[in-house]
Amino acid sequence: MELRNVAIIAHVDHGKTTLVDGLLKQAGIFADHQAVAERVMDSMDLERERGITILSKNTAITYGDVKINIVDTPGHADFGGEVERVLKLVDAALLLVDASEGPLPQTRFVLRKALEAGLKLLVCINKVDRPDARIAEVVDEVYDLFIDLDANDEQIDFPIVYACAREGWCGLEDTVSGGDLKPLFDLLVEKIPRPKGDPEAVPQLLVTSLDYDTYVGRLAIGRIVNGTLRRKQDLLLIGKTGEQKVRINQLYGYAGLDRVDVDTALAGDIVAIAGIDEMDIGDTLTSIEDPRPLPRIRVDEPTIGMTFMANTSPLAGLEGKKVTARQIRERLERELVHNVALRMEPVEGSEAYKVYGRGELQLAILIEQMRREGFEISVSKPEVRRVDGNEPFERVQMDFPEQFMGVVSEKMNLRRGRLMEMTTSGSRRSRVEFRIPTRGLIGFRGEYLSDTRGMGIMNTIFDGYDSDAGYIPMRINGSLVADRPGKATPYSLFHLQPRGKLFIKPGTEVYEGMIVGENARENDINVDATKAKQLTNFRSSGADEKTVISPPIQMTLERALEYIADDEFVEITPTRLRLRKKVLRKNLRSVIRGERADKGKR
Ligand SMILES: Nc1nc2c(ncn2[C@@H]2O[C@H](COP(=O)(O)OP(=O)(O)OP(=O)(O)O)[C@@H](O)[C@H]2O)c(=O)[nH]1
Ligand SMILES: [Mg+2]
Repeated sequence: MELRNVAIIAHVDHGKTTLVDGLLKQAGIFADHQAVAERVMDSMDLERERGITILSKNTAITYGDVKINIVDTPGHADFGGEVERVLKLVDAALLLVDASEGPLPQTRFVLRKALEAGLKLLVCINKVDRPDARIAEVVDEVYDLFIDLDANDEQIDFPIVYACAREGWCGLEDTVSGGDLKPLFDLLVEKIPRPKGDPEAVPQLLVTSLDYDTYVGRLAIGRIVNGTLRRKQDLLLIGKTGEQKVRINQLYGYAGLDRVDVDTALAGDIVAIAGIDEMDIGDTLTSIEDPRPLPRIRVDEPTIGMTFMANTSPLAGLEGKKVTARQIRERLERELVHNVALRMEPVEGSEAYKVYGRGELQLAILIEQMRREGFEISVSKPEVRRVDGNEPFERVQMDFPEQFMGVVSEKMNLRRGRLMEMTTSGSRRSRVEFRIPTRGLIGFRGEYLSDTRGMGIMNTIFDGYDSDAGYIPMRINGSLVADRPGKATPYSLFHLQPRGKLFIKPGTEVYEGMIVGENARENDINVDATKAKQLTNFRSSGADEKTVISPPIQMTLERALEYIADDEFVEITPTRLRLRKKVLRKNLRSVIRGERADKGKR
């Protein structure tokens, strides 16, 4: 059977997973009566809840007598490491671009990686059904992007298909308005080059991802670059530090959403191998007699890190089942095995670990997964990873109603952003691009959303290292910190309200050093959140004051991570999220900002 391998790449939300749904359905993977979930490839709980793809996954369809391996990739910039890696599996990339939004930062990132990998490019302008679609303009922008990225003539000569992935139709003309996905199937078969590689040659397989299956255990997924793999074959595994002989006991190919047992697989195909626990991402599996290692996979280095440690608050261990530093370390080590975009370093003189990733969302997802597995952890404020004293920079592209230009520019200036480009579109929206230290973006997203009343769109992309950009002011407000343990009372919270914004509601268990709210001023204040109403002999003049308490500010994990200061932690348990001071005892801790741990930054 003939073979084609393609990855679908795009900016976040441009419709990759939805398009794969359509391809699966129309390739007859599902029986007619079978109900198919939307975005069926987004199979992880977190992916379904958040509506984004986190891990790339592969599937295979047969069209006529051709098997097409399709890799669905994540579009969010934090998971760029995934994309970079899985491009090794394929010979072509289908670049999806939203017909209204046009190319955005991650479009650029993934396209650059695909061009560098020398892949054949196909372009799909998706969501042509959108009332605000501007197809011709977007096509021009795509050409500009290819030119800007120094694509060669052959790459620029890409075929274009216009699609509505959600309704499952497409066409080669931009006037298409119905039908099915046949034009795309035909294009995939026709334009994607047959995989190179010789089934008779010395076997070589490059491991690009790992998966885990409850029945068979660890799975190594990769492309057979050359040769033929067979069940019960003895091969040489060439790892980062050494090599060893291994035997393939279980070999799988892909069919629809399933992995299927196969006895042999030929050069060009994507397979999974179970039963070899030592296999790691980047390793080569090759012949024992004539070993030919492939170059190891290299991905861009992570830029943002946080300290992970055991939860040490007075309320620790009440909910979590995994609470020790050792359990946390083992869990992180396991994560590192398949998540190549992460790095981990021990923090000297403690049992804490610094974990670095591509962005805050990537780390937040890891934390979220851990809390669901029953972990309790404390984490510190995200900080950037410096290399030889230089700090990472990002390009941030923003799109917002033009009346917010003033406030956005001012914030960007404060954070050392440099304006690179600016355009105003017909719809009275401004599109601006800044280059800014990654450090300056920590905590910015939330502010930006409220500054633009939720109407701003923002995308960022890593743009290299440069010398230190200088001081950047961070959160100005101090914290309201509980000074004793107990249950928060309506009476205390009512009286604390005028001092700032509260994070807790009456009945919340607090402890000394826990942050219960944001102070309206710069310094921290220690407050008693547990005071019961004083009983007096005399009724005060007039009726009792009514204790009306406004609802507390709900902190999500990402918001909490962005929010905390250098001398604070976020405490995470399976069901709770608390903010706390690193030093809990009030008489050991300064409340004056200038004397706190973050003073050096002034
Ligand atoms: N109007 C319209 N909406 C679409 C179309 N295709 C997808 N969408 C919607 O776009 C949103 C994002 O779709 P996804 O398929 O999750 O996008 P994605 O590219 O996989 O996103 P990530 O994996 O997170 O990068 C969903 O709400 C889809 O319903 C389309 O052709 N037209
Ligand atoms: Mg997706």
